[in-house]
Amino acid sequence: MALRKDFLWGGATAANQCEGGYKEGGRGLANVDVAPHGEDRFPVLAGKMKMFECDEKHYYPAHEAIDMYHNYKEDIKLFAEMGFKCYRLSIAWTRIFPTGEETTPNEEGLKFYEDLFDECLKYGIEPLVTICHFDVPMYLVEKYGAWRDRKLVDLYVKYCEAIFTRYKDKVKYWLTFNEINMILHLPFIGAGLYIEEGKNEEQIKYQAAHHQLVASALVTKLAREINPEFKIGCMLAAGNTYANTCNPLDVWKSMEKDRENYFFIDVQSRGEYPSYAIKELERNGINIVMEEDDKSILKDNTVDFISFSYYSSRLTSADPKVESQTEGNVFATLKNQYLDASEWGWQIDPLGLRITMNSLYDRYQKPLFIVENGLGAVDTPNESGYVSDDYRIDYLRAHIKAMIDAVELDGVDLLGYTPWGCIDLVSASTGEMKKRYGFIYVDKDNAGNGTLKRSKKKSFDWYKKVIESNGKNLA
Ligand code: BGP
Repeated sequence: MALRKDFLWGGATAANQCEGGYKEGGRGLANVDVAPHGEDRFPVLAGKMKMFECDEKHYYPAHEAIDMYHNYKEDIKLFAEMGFKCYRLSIAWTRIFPTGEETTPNEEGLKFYEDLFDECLKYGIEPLVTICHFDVPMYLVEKYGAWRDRKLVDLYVKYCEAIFTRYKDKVKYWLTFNEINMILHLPFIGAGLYIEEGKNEEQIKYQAAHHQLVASALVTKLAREINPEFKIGCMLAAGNTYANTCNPLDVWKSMEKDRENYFFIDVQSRGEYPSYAIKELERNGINIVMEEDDKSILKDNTVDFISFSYYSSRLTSADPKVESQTEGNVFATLKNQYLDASEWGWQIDPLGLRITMNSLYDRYQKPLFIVENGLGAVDTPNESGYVSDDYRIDYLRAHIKAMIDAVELDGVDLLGYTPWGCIDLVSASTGEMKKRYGFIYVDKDNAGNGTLKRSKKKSFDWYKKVIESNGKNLA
């Protein structure tokens, strides 16, 4: 079995990391707008440092980002030139409902995405829409404490109703929440949660997660009512956790770590809280407040497909003395002696992608969609501005090979592949521009200087051939 004929090759971005125009078109302020670049970014994202408005001292990279708000036609044209069949993007909630509480949606926001989708469709590019990619209206953060309050469920459903109705003939594939498990690691960016000192952080996070899970199921139901052709997916920050040794204690620990993540998808795909999670929550004294219908809402409205991001596998040990930590997409992991790492310490493990795909497919038996993958690296343009990014090509080639193995050799059903940051954009974890993923270079630096000019990298022509040959030509 080869890749499907209609395999969705493409690329992925998120509104807060590429759009900019944060005050234009009637858009309201979101949590992503108050996340600064620099050393305060991490504590803000983690919900440990309160920053509810912008100040003069910090630089906020989301405000302008790469200004796709004004350049999307030019950018989509380049995607089309690469042969994209699919473009994953997110809608900024605050463009549609600036505070989250308006009764009618903001027409200018709706029109902006309508034009953008039309531009994609003009080239035969299928939009894949993330409904919520790390954004929450700041108004809701201040008034309700964001997703910790059940009120957010209704407001999110209202937002979805507006976009499902408006785009019902333009968009087929939807993802309800980006990396839904991020809430455990970076709660402010994952769910707008600022955790006041002395508060029970785990209780707040799991209650908020429950609200997101119920919201996700409710809009899955709504989506099917509005257009039965819609396909709804969940989205996991994936990457299997390996055990540091064959000591059963390490193996057990790695299983626990994986379950921390599977928990979310178990609910979204199988429709109920898994027994291991019920026990674990009980043991930790976490009491999730549920409404009467919640269980049936979750059970009756599971997702159609499983999407995920994959940058790396993870490694864990039960032995507290083992301390070789490295970075890894916000998920703390040990250094794996068998793997190389990126300049940011993210370990490179193409076979880990095949392993992860098999684990997810075994567990859920639903089609998968790889909606993020890629190498964040420093690019140095030559005198004429050209970037020869062979390191990026090497990374992608190895991962695409592993992905094709999972399909051809293991029989995994895979809908598509949209590598992350197909055009250079702002890094979510660090707020840098320097950490680039794109096939298209954007002239802008960490401090916000640059012409924003776009130019094709070497990987642009390479990926074009990969798509043209449906993955056969990886040379
Ligand atoms: C994921 C996010 C993306 C993206 C990516 C790369 O966690 O869904 O928004 O940014 O990681 O991470 P970074 O930008 O930190 O390199």
